[in-house]
Amino acid sequence: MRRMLVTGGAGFIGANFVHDTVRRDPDVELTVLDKLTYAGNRRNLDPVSERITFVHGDICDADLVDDLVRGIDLVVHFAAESHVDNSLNDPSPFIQTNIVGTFTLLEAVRRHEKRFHHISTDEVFGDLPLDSEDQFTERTPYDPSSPYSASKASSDMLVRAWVRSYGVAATLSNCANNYGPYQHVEKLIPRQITNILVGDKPKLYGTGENVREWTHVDDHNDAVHRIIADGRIGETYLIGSGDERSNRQIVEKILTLMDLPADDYLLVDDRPGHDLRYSNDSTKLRTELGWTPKYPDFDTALAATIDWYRTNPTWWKPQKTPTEASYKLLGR
Ligand code: NAD
Ligand code: TDX
Repeated sequence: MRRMLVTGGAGFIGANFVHDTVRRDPDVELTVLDKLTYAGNRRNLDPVSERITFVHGDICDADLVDDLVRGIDLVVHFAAESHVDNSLNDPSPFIQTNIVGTFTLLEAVRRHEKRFHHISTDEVFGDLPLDSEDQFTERTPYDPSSPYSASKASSDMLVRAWVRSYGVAATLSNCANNYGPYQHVEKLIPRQITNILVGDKPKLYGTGENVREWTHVDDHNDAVHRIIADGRIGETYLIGSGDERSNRQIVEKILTLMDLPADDYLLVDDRPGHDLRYSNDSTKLRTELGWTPKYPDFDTALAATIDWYRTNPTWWKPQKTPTEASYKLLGR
């Protein structure tokens, strides 16, 4: 699996995956295919630019995808429209990229008989009650709530069908919420850190009671490497650190780590259809593939993430004004 095509490698998780892969394997031949939407940034790949081939293009471009897939061994598919709030505002790019784009890649790997790993999310399962210890497993029925999660659920189902009907050698992973460097400022943790850095207040949707399971991006990518190496074809693996926190707890923690009073935030309009709680049972990944998170101490990893945004204002400042202008229109 020396020749790898990484889709969405200029985005948050994809760029961290590219950095990690280049560190792990001095011989890997790595091609990144990315459309450079508002969420993609060519500069994310600057530290590894000598080691990769970058192709600026769309995963829905069947001719381009066919050409690229012909020359590689493995596709790792991160490219997606990834933000729930954007999907509520305008679902159409989510249908195009997440569904049609995944279909286009699957057809190419089917034609050329290549290995495929599909990156997905816990959001495909819907949500869990706040006051329960229930968890999603690989057998939980799909029940997506938002246009984003419905489009990711659709893409997962395409992958499963291509495995069963065409014998495509694919694996899937569904990870919980990620955090770490290079995450777009539209997402919860970077939005609140950068709000504070520009002198604004953190903004919590609704009552701030919704719960997410937080996994460091490097732990997610370590799991992806293990699945690529030893995962069973056709199988799905759930990824999650087990560290669940309410959004209010996250915001209080960020404020405290940034030397501000823990209650110095605003409550704003809730997200329509807001999923209450996510929690992944990652026993299969841990027992079959020996994965455990390397970032078990959330406070330390969050402090390092805050430091990254503090020391990289030229990276995030161009995103901040347009992102906040869109939120303002939504009352959030
Ligand atoms: P992101 O929005 O930061 O990056 C997405 C990347 O895909 C960008 O570089 C963008 O330019 C590129 N892209 C978008 N449309 C494209 C197209 N049509 N053709 C080629 N490139 C295109 O997203 P992320 O947070 O890094 O998420 C990556 C993947 O991980 C997604 O599939 C997402 O569903 C999944 N995921 C994310 C999280 C999370 O917490 N962020 C958790 C679980 C799963
Ligand atoms: O300003 C905010 N205030 C707030 O309270 C923002 C941006 C979010 N929130 C809440 C909404 C969610 O309950 O915080 C939680 C996390 O929000 P997001 O960062 O938008 O993530 P989420 O909707 O949980 O989805 C994320 O995890 C699963 C990623 O964006 C998806 O790509 C991934 O599939």
